Amino acid sequence: MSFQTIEAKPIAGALGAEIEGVDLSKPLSNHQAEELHQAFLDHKVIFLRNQSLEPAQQVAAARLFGMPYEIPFVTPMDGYPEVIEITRERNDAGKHNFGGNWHSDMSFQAVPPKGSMLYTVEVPPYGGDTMWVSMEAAYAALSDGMKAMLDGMKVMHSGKRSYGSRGTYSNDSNQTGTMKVGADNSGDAEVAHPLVRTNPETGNKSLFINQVYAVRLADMTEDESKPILDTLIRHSLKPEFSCRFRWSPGTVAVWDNRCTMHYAISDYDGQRRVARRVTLAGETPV
Ligand SMILES: O=C(O)CCC(=O)C(=O)O
Ligand SMILES: [Fe+2]
Repeated sequence: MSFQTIEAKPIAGALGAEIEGVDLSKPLSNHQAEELHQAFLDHKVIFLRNQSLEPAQQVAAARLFGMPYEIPFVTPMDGYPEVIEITRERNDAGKHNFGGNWHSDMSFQAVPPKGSMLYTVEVPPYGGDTMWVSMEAAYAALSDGMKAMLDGMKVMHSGKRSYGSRGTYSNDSNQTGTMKVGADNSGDAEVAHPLVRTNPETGNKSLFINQVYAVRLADMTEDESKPILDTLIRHSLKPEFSCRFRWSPGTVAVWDNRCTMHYAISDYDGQRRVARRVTLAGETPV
């Protein structure tokens, strides 16, 4: 799709585009706002470089894509309940990397987020890239037989591996210097979502599973589910379904959590990286 008020330059075949011609610190015309939202739907993750946003401006810019909301477990920035600061300090080597496994943000919520907006404040001179995969491309590439088998299946999602009573963040040594991430038994809860989900804004189907929160198939044990979920995840991680983004400071990324997974690469020990995320409310998956 081509646009009149913005330019979208794809960075890979399956998903991801850099957007030019937008200053998110200023109000956009209705036409430009519509085109920007359409670019987000078309490309699933969009990137806008050379932005300069205070936290309040970032929340305002996030409203172009959805409704910012306060997420559980991660302590927000002082005075900005919808903004979390994702910080990795020089001396955080060996500590858990926030977002460092294939996931869709907060998919364990009954109403998981539509999307997320990340704004980079400080990035290392090399390393610290983020990757995304299109779960729509992954679904489309399955055989008709596999699609028929998966149709109607449900998956249990839970925050327990991260935020549960025995999750990653229940261990204090996994806290980074400035990020405060909670864990308690409320994180152990499970919720059922359809394995194949239809994006209400595009009508397109995608696999809705991920390595962190999709813990088992409904009505099956984790052991029984593991070979099936692992096979689908391995299929989804085909490089052809992915993109990888090299950040510069002042870059805004907005991604669709309904049809993608992402992974924050931890390859910059000894360097500092700071980004701020606003999470956008979604709808019950169907
Ligand atoms: O730091 C990143 O690049 C992404 C971290 C992450 O998973 C997120 O912000 O949702
Ligand atoms: Fe994430």
